[in-house]
Amino acid sequence: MQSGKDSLYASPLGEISAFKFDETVVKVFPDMIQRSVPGYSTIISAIGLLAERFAKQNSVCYDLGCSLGAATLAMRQQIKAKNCRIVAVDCSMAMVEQCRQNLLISSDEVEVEVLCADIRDIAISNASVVVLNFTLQFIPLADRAAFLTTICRGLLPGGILILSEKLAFDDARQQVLQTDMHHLFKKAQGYSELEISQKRSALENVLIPETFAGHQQRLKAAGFSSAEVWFQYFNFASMIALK
Ligand code: GEK
Repeated sequence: MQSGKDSLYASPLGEISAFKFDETVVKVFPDMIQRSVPGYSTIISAIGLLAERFAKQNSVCYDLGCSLGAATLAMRQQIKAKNCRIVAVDCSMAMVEQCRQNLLISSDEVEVEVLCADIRDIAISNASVVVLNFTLQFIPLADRAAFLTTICRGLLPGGILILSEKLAFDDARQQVLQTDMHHLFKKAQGYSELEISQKRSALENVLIPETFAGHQQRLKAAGFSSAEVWFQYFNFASMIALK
C-alpha cells in the first residue's frame, strides 16, 4: 500500500469524533506520526540500537502497540543475538494487516510474529526487550500500573523497557510553553491551525499524558530498578527502565 499525506483534519468537521486507529489513519500513519511526534525517527533508530545491546540469545523482544511495525523493523535489523524472536502486538486489525505486509519487504534471521490483541491481555515472558513506543498513553490510567507490573515480571533480569510518551508538566508555565512549542513544530511540518486544533479535540480523553515524575515513580513501584529519560524533544520523551 502506498502511504499518503495526512490531511484527515484539514477540512472543517462539524462534529469531531474520538480518534481511532482505523483504515483511514493506517493509510496516512507514517506521515502523520513523523510530522506530529518530534524526534520520532531518532527514537525508532535508537530502539534498534538498544535492541542490539539488550536482546539476549533465546529470548523474546516485544513491540507493544506496534502500529505499522517501525520499531519492530528497527529491532529486526539490529538484533544479533541468536534464536531471538520479536512479538509485535496491536489491537487495530487495520494496523496489524498493514504491519504484516510491511514486514514482508525484507527477510532477516529474526522471526517476527504479529498479533492482533489488546496488549493488556497478552502473556509476557522470557523478555529481554519490551518497547512501548507512544502506546501507554492510550491505555486507561487505571490499568497502567498493573500492566507495567506484568511487563516487569515478564522481563529477564537485566531486561529493558523502552517507554516513549507525550509528557505533561506540573508547572503551568512549562505546560503552556511545551504545548505551544509542539504546535509550532506541527505548523513547521505543514499542519494548519485548523488541523492542529481538530486533531487535539479528537485526542482529548483518548491520549492521556502524565509527568515524567509520575512515570518514574510508577515504573519503580512496578519493579524496575531505575527509570530515566534518554531523549526529549519538547513534550515528547523516551525513557529507559531497567529491571
Ligand atoms: C510506532 N509504536 O510507530 N492494545 C493494543 N494496541 C493498542 C492498545 C491496546 N490496548 N491501545 C492502543 N493501541 C508505534 C506507534 S501509535 C502512537 C504507536 C500514536 C495501539 C493503537 O492501535 C496504535 O496502533 C498504537 O497503539 C499507538 O513506533 O499514534 O500516537
